[in-house]
Amino acid sequence: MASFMLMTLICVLTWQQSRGQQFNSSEGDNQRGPRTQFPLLTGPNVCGGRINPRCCPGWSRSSSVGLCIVPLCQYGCGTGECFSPGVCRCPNGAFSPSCSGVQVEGQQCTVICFNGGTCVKDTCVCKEGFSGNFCEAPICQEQCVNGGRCVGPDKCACPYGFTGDRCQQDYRLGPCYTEVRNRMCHNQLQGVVCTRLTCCASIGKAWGNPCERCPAKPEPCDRGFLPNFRSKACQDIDECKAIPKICSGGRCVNSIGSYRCECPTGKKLDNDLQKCVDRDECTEIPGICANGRCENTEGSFACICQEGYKLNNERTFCISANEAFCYQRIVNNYCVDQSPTNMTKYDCCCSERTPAGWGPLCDKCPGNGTAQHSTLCPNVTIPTASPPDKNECASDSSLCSNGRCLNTDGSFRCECTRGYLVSSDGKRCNNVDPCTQQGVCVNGRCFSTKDGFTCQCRRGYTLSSDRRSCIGNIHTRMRI
Ligand SMILES: [Ca+2]
Ligand SMILES: [Ca+2]
Repeated sequence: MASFMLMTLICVLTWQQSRGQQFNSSEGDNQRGPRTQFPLLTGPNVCGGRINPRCCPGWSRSSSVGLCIVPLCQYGCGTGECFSPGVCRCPNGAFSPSCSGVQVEGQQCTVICFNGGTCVKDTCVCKEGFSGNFCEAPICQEQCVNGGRCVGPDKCACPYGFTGDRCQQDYRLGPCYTEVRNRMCHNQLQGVVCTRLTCCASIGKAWGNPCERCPAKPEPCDRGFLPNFRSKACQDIDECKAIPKICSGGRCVNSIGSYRCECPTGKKLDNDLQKCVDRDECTEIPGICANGRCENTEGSFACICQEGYKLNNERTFCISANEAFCYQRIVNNYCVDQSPTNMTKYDCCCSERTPAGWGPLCDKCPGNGTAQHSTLCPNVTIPTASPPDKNECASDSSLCSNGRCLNTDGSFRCECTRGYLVSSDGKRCNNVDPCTQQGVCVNGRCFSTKDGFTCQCRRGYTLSSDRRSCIGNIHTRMRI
């Protein structure tokens, strides 16, 4: 169960990725991922999920083809044949639980009752959990979904890829797409397969092969959250852990209900791919490499200056290499208060010391805000990396009440004192709900009460003496 839950909550790198190949959405099927990892029992009548596939109750494997296609008849069919689980076809063509003359309890009259039903005045009185004229139909109070079949009282046999009491949990793995355009799925997360729930609840816009659009509002939790299988509470997805390679080239920072990618200087976030990709400084940053030529490089750029020019200290544009004296004042059109050394016109006129003139011809330094000043002193700003981590614990003392706040890189987390659990928004510690504890109300439904909890047992189960779980009745423990 633990492995299954882990698998449901994360996406995995496919075998294809390790070989450097892209998962091709136009070939294969969405079972490709698991098939490469687990030798699976497939075909009809397979139950037990991906981790532990086995034949559904009432079926066994054929020795010749290895599929679950051999029905089991618990009373034996004698001279007849076992036609379907628990049903013999007798030599006279009649269907019966047995053809061998074995007296089945309750079969006292002409009507044959299946599944332990009792014949009273040629009418079957069915045991709890079965219906039909011959008690042949098991009852599933909650309907099996996703193609599941009701094979016993409140028992669904799920097709491959689904599990849960009602086959409601979809654990098929498939490609995840971050964009839908013109009714087509685009931007597949390369080399990654996810469950539909994880893909659509985190960064996906579409999932699967053939691809299907994610619902506008994910169920049962909002985007960024996944249901806890035990408590059903919505919990934050740690996208940074759940989705391999997310924010590659940068740093992924999880947050409650979301996450963010922080990219280093020289890179920017590609929103579709959710990766840090090279920033083309040459086309994106105004004024870059003025008086020269800009060459974009991976993670950076380079200015190649025209003749007579050299790079400024920040290497973001080119300045005239001519050097001369710089003057603090101009008096009667004469430059006075000469600098001790030569310098470029840029270093003289663009400094904050507000000098007055430069050079042997006493060029007047342009005033701040003029076009000439902008030309002489380009203002080129290179976007820098994301700001450093902020300590949420120190800035908000209300965080993690009933526990301890721990600052993490880019976020924080609560460590709760005994008896408390982290709330779904990750900001508080709440009283532990007894229904979320392991082993509580097994085979039943748990309801929290003021004093603890009560169990409501599933059909065919009764409350144990300590009232903490439900025990199967004898007839439900018996295999068909
Ligand atoms: Ca998150
Ligand atoms: Ca670049």
